Amino acid sequence: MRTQVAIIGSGPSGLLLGQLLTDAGIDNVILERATQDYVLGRIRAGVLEEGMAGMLDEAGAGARMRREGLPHDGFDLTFSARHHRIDLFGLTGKHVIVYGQTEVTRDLMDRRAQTGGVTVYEAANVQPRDFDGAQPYVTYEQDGIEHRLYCDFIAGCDGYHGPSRKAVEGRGLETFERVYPFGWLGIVADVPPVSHELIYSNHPRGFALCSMRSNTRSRYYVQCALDEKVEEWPDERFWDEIRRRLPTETAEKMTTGPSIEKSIAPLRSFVAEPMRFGRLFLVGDAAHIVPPTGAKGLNLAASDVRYLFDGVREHYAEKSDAGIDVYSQRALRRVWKAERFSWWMTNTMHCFPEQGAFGQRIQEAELDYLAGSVAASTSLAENYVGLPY
Ligand code: RFL
Ligand code: PHB
Repeated sequence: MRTQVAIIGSGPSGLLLGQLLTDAGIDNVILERATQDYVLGRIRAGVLEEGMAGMLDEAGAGARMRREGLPHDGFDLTFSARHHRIDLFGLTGKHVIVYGQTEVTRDLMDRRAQTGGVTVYEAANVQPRDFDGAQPYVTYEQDGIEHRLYCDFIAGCDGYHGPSRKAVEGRGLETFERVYPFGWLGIVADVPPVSHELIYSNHPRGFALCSMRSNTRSRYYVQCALDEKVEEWPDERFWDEIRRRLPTETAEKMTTGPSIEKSIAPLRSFVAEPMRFGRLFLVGDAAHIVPPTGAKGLNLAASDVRYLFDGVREHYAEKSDAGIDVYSQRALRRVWKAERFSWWMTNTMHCFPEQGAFGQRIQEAELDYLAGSVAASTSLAENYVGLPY
């Protein structure tokens, strides 16, 4: 089999890249290890920057997001039993859209099916090969038979655990990492959200986040220890804990109910440099991870896709490799700024084991400063709505 761009992974980065390429008349095949249902079963991100929303429109997959997504003009920070609203729209003229990654993925899969894009699901042992030369290819197995997909370029959109980054380890790949000493325990429940905007809460018992998927479905998180197990968190314990981490008037308004999903995610910051090796490009979580506190992971995947798609289109349409040649540099500049922001939000909002009462007071002072400073609030807001591409 032969294609122009072989894409490994059908998460949001692979699907978005694939759709933009298809619409530009550039042939591509996606190789995905899991089944379609498995990919759609993952509950992850919920906040889209305007830049990403615009790319979904461009890919012809934005209609349902525009209809059902919830535009948010601000969010609340709570600390020391008080609230401070970050007026995203007032401070930046921009908003974000609350729309689940599951729905983004479904819309992109539907659009791919409509436009005849090829995705090979349950592809085993996927390996990018010979990307240093002029004729790269990807090998994979299906039903015990090995296949070769010849291509011009390989896009490694295969997430943090995929084979693309592993294929370049020891070949000049440099990695930067911070592992945080806690995780997020998240639940989904079919109860109305406690507030129509998100609430990020700093509390001596640990961070909490009130988010949502719709006006009838809530997404809540509490900071937990890394060695905790989901089984140790029956719903009652979760609801009691999150209410303790919110100001009393908010806790009293919270509607509780049975959870329909519950899982623990560790928090990590990670960057791999460079993001290009010959004809192999690392995209999205394959190249970088941010802790979810700044809601940046999915949005960074979209900005990588922007830069790579523009470069590949230029290669075919204008016979110029200028865009491809600067892909890694352009993507990493934006990645590092989002890494910094996510690290800062994480440090400011979470309870670290070693921070003690002094560290807690410092965080509260920082948040108090933010609440009283238009400059500091604007800095937070402009990062949250997304830096320009
Ligand atoms: P994905 O989504 O991990 O997709 C990678 C795909 O590659 C496949 N794959 C393989 N395919 C073939 N062969 C192999 N050997 C393969 N190995 C893996 C996988 O099956 C999968 O289908 O990466 P992508 O596309 O780069 O997308 C990145 C985002 O998923 C991620 O950054 C976000 O979910 C992060 N994130 C958030 N981002 C936001 O922008 N806003 C948020 O509010 C937000 N909240 C979150 C989050 C991530 C979370 N978790 C659980 C990690 C909240 C949470 C709790
Ligand atoms: C979510 O709704 O899942 C969500 C929202 C904001 C974040 C992280 C996750 O910062």
